[in-house]
Amino acid sequence: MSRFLIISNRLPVQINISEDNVEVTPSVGGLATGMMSVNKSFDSLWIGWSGVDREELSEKQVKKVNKALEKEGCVDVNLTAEEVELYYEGFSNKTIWPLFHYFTQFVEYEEEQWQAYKRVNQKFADVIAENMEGVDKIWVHDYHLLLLPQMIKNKFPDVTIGFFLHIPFPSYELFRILPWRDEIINGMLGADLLGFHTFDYERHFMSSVRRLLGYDININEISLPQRIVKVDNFPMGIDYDKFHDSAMESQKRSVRDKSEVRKELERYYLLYPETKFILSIDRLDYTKGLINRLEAFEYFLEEYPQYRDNVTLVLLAVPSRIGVDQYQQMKSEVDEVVGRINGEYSTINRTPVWYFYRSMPFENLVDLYNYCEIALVTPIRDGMNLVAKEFIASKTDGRGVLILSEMAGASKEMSEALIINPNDKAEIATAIKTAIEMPLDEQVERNTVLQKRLKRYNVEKWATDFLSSLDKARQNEEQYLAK
Ligand code: ADQ
Repeated sequence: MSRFLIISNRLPVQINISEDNVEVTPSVGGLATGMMSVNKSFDSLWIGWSGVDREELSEKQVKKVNKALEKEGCVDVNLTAEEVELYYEGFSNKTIWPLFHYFTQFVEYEEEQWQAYKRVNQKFADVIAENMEGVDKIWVHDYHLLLLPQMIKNKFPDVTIGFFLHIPFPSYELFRILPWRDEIINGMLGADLLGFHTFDYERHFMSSVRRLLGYDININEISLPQRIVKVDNFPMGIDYDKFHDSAMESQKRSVRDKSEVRKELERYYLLYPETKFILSIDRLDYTKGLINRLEAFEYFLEEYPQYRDNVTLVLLAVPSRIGVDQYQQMKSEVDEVVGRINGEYSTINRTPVWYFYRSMPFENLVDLYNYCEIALVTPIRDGMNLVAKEFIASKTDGRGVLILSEMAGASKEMSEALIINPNDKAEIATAIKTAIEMPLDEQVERNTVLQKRLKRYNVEKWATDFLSSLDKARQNEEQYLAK
């Protein structure tokens, strides 16, 4: 059996360390699930950063961490605190992330961070080199590792390399701003197949390659002097059945076994049966459009006072990248706007925004998706956005309305949602009103189409499609070289 390597910045595990115990649990994210399904046909190894600072651990604890990771098929790339600051919080999240999401005002151009980014990509390449026995295929993920494909190709020209970008690829006019643009494109071109969520991102990438490096491009192939690189779009799906089946099961549970979230929502609904719950879930990130969402909700309450007593916005924000300044500022802004809305529109019995700044266990998340009538997903820019898909998958009776930003990759596949421009408060407010008033049969009709599509193109299909295209890309390249 051939060996397959999966490479991402973070390993798909949670590590809890106490005095003399180390617990490693697999995380349940979409990527991990998708990979689990392809794992069956390979002997695979996942290489990434565990998030653990080894310098803080005793020798005994380090041994335990290594052993526990090995059991999960994982290898840790050990990052120092300085590397985390300069490569992860620095170049990855203060340069690439804002630039690729069109937030040029937040982009930092620090040579020191760039140097650290190169060093850490090389560190990943070195750990890969130590684990190459029997490996014939490698799949690298995301914007933290844009230089890695070429680093691997230089050392192992016969290994097939795939790369998938989980965030948007910006238009050439944005990308060219970056002083290190040529190195980054060349780094990515080390792959045999480059995958993006949408056709637009693929097109933007092609245009940067053509304009910066002048290579010939033929539909979705790039001709390098010695090789051919394939480029295609693979819109990432979710584990549809997991969300749908969990929602079904949760509904059937007896009162005693229900989650706290469901019990609370049902209790509230009994008191106020006219209530419509509007759900908002994301990491607290400036790209996700939390402020414009809140302002649009405020505008809705102002413009349509007849609904003030009937709507509750359930706002769930997961703490994220708290070491980066903009994220701390955003937290204060969100706190302030939520306070302003609740100050203005609360009554003794009702609070218009229920605000939770925390992560949630899967069961509670599914209950929120399943119970809330409306989801408000308004990113300013988003590679794909899985929340929109998870909400639709968790609907068990076809009821529910998704309001979705046209700036999310997901909008390309979900045209049956109410599509809005996230910068247009009035349009979002009108969409909320339309969602509240939408007849049940129309909701069912829209969601049936969406659900069918999401079930068919799930995360397993996404991963297997990418890998079969990767095999084909390699075969094409061999034929090209033989000519
Ligand atoms: P993210 O920016 O993290 O991912 P998204 O696709 O929405 O964004 O995924 C977030 C995930 O976190 C979802 O699976 C959701 O269930 C989970 N989540 C959100 N809030 C939570 C909470 N409070 N508690 C627990 N879990 C929570 C990046 C890109 C996206 C792209 C994905 C996948 O930015 O555009 O869709 O990668 O490629």
